[in-house]
Amino acid sequence: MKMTFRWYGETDCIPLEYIKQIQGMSGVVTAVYDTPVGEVWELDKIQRLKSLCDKAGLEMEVIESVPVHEDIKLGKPTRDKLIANYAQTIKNLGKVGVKCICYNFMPVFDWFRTNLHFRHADGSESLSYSEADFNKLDKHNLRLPGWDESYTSEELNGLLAEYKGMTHEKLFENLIYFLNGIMPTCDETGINMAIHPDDPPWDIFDLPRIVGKEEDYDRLFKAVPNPHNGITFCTGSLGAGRFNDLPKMAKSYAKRIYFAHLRQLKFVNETDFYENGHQTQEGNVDIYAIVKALVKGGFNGYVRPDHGRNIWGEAGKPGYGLYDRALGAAYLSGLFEAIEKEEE
Ligand code: DNO
Repeated sequence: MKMTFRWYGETDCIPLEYIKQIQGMSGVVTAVYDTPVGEVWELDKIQRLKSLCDKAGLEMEVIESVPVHEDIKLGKPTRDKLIANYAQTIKNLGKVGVKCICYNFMPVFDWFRTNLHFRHADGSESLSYSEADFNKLDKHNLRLPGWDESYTSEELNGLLAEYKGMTHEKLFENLIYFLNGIMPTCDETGINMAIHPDDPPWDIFDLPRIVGKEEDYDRLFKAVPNPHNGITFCTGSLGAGRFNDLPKMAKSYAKRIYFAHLRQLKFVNETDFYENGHQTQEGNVDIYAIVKALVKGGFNGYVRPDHGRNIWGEAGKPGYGLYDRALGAAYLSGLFEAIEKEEE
C-alpha cells in the first residue's frame, strides 16, 4: 500500500511541503487542470508538475483524473480521435513514471452532494446529501453546489438533450469501446486504469449511471479482462448506496483495486447522510472491515484519505482541507500497519 494525498496543482492553497510533513506520505495525486477535456496533455506541463513533486520529495504515480470527453460517453463519431488523444496522454504520463490513472464515466455530472457546508454540532463542516433538497432543484435550470461552473445553462441543457434516449446498455458499450481503445497503450506503458464509481451510485437527472454496484464490476471485468482495467474503490460513493456490502466488495476485487478512496458517511435516515472524519466509529462505513478485507484480499495499490471535514477554523476546499485529511491519513496508515502485521 502507498499512502497518497490529493493535490490540486499550483493553485491549491495547500503547499506540497505541508503534504510532505504528514508522516507516511509517499506522494500526491494530481492532474493537469488547464488543458480542455479531450485534448492531449502536453509533456512539458506534466513534467512541470513532476519536477515540483520531485523537489518536495513526493512521488507522482497517480493521476486523478484524466477526464473522458462527453462525445466518448455518447458514442459520437468524433470519439476515435478523442480516444487517440486520451491514449497519447497516457503515453505522456507513462514517460514521467505515472502508474495509475483514475477516471470516471458519469454522464455530464461528476460527484453530487446537496450541501457543501453542513455544520456539525462541534463546529466542523462537511458535505452532505438530502433527498428533499435534491427534489427541490430546478431540473431545467440546474445550479449545483460546487459543480463545475464551466457550463453555461444553455450548454448544460444542450448536453442533457444529447443524452435523451441514452440507455444503460448503450453507455456500457461506449465504456467498453473506450477501454478497448486504450488498453494497448496501457499494455505498452504498464499504466493501470482505475474507474471511479458513480457518486452517488444511482441515476440522477434521468442520466444512466453504470458503475455503482457489485454486478457492474463483474460485467466490466468480463467485458474487458485485461488487468490494466481496474477500479478506484471509493467508499464514500459506493457507501452512499445502502445496497452495497463494501467489505465484501473490497475483498472480492482487492487485486483489481489500484486506488482506494477511503471516506466516511453517516446516515441520518434511509436516504440522507453527511460525510465525517475517517474513523470507523464516526459513521456507517466500516473502514476497519474494509481495510482488513483489502489487506486479506491482496490489495497492493494506492490509498488516499478522501473527503474530510473542515476543522480548526480551516476554510479549505469543501472535502479537501489539509487538517482532517491529514488526521485521516494517520488513522488509515495505523490501520494498515496493524492489519498487515497481523497478517504476516
Ligand atoms: C470527488 C472526487 C471525484 C473524482 C472523479 C474521478 O471528490 O472523488 O471528483 O475525482 O470522479 O474521475
